[in-house]
Amino acid sequence: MTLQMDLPTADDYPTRKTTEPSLLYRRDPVTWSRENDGPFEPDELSGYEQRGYTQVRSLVTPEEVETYMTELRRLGDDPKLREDERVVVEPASDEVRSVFEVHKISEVFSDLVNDPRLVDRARQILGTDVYVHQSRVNYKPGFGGGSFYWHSDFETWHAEDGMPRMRAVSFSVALTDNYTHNGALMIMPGSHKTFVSCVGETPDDHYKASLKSQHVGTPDQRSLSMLAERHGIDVLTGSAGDVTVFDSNCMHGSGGNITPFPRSNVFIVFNSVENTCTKPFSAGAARPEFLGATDTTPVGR
Ligand SMILES: O=C(O)CCC(=O)C(=O)O
Ligand SMILES: [Fe+2]
Repeated sequence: MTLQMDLPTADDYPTRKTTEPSLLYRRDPVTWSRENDGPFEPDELSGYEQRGYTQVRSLVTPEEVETYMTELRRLGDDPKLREDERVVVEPASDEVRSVFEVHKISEVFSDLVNDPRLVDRARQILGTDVYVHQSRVNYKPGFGGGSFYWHSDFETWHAEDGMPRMRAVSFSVALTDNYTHNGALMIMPGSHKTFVSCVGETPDDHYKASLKSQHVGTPDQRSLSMLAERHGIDVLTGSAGDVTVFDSNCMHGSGGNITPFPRSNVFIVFNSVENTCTKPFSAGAARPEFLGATDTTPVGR
């Protein structure tokens, strides 16, 4: 018998490959670090392990929030940036929905992605140095900020960016108060331990449509109902300056914002330097750098 050495790496998280959805077991740890050397306390880490998320209150000071809000307005109002692919507008209102790669566009956000308050926590969860896979601001303006349908970020990063394992973590820094009524993030706690394999083939340049409203790579209603019945749904409210830290495979989403109160959050995705992206697992070509970084230089060093 001969050993074949050039077999493609097996895909533990197949998605967008068949016509039937399925629920698969997670095959990766949730927390990777063996030492308990902070900044998270052991009970925060075990909460994260169980629910797939944890919240840190007032991690960012009111003065910093003001600085980030000023920067957010500046980016949103910059007419030159409007032409940039990294700026996504709401289809209904033409208002800015998201700005991607904010850590490359803005010095203020570059400092934030290198901030030890975030990086040390990401390192503790992932057990290695980390780099930024993606950063974005989601503005969710009052009177019309659009929804984000249920999804697992990892499903997209795996299928379209070639992220091999569930070894990434997102930090959502609230720059406004997040209420139950202005489109706060919702997470099915515990859902990060199940991978929902989705149906449908990824079209070429799928990101151009999916950033406004996603259809391919969204879980089917039966799987979502099973997860919601098993886990329930948490609404992650909080004040400006609070930070929500959540696993790459949490089932999450958020409703639209018809209140007058904007809900603006900065999202930073840290990936382990041992989990750098390969070829996309279910797409023809990798997405552009601003959505899935190939620059894997560790941050905060
Ligand atoms: O801003 C939100 O409420 C959710 C955004 C989100 O899940 C995403 O951009 O992947
Ligand atoms: Fe997401």
